[in-house]
Amino acid sequence: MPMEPGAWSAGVAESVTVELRSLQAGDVEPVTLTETGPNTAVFEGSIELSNGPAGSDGQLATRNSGPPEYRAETVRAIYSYFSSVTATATVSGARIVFLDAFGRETPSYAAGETLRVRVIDHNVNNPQERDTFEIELIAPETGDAELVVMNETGFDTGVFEGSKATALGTVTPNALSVIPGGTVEAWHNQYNSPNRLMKSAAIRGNALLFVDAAGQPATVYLESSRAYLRLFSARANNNPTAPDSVQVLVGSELTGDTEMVTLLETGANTSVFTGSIALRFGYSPQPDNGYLENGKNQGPPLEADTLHASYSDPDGTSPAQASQNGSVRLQAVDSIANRVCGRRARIGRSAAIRSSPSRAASSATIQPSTVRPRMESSLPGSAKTREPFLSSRP
Ligand SMILES: [Ca+2]
Ligand SMILES: [Ca+2]
Ligand SMILES: [Ca+2]
Ligand SMILES: [Ca+2]
Repeated sequence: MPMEPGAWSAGVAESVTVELRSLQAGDVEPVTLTETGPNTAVFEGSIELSNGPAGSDGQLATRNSGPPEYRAETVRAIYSYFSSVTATATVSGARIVFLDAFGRETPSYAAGETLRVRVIDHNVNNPQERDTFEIELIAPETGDAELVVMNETGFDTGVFEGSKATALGTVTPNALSVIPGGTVEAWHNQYNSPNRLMKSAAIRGNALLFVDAAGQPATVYLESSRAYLRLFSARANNNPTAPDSVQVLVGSELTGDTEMVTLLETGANTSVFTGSIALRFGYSPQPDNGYLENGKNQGPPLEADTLHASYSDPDGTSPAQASQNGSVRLQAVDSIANRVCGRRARIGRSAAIRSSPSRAASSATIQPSTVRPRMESSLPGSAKTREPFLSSRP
């Protein structure tokens, strides 16, 4: 039961009622919001949307405006207390998401990478069946188009996934031909509208990532551990019958050290290249000695080092997107991923580090397997991609 004003207590989770209105379907439903904790003053609740008729049935009916425009439905929430506050939201028939090789939402792909598409569409979900439908993928710059079968991830999820290989420039059966600098578009037929839903992603020449020892995206390395790199480049895969190799430039922001790291293709024809370099903390920088010397500004404030890596296609035929770079902030993290720079910290209850100049190298005793890095990516796919570091050096 919603509490009367004046009866609210700081020690109990209360509830409030909000009125929801769908402007085109004309439905009105109350929704009870429950406080997220005893004293948070934040209230949350939800209601199911339906395609059915308006009426007091616990579901909020929504519909688009119909022909000729099929404008989206708008839902308004009204909360009245001392005065009224409102919020509005637009109802979409479905949602399209592009995923990268690690299952993360991504705005772009390297040419030759596999496109992974997720469509969330509850209108075409029969709860008793694993439903399927097709979407169309189009590369406007090459004119290529491919159909992709989307399979529901369960019987009653309304979430559908499918994938399609891309090919760099060439027309290949069962792959979408793309070019760096171009785009891909995913087109989905909507249940309640003849207008197709579209989402696009950018196509780059290649993609470079800092990863951990297990090959998963990483943004934090322990001092004096190893930094691992993963490059996807279809252009660098010159020989489809044998592994190729590429060189990637890696550098430390604080010491200015730079190293060329060789990445080897993971198979004869994968276009995925991996390699690593040892990090040495607290040493004077010696370029091209096989170790990336890095450091720390004692501050205050204490500043951890940042690693940079960059790769360019040798033939230069890729556009600006071909030169990717990323950075990794070095910082000590404990077993619950708390930042512990500049103070003593327990790692997995069995080891500890002190980040001071006199004992800096002792942090090498902390094994990466005992900590969970915290992600602070500025790598391809995130909004914080930096300029290539060579251009920023004097
Ligand atoms: Ca209703
Ligand atoms: Ca289903
Ligand atoms: Ca190869
Ligand atoms: Ca070095």
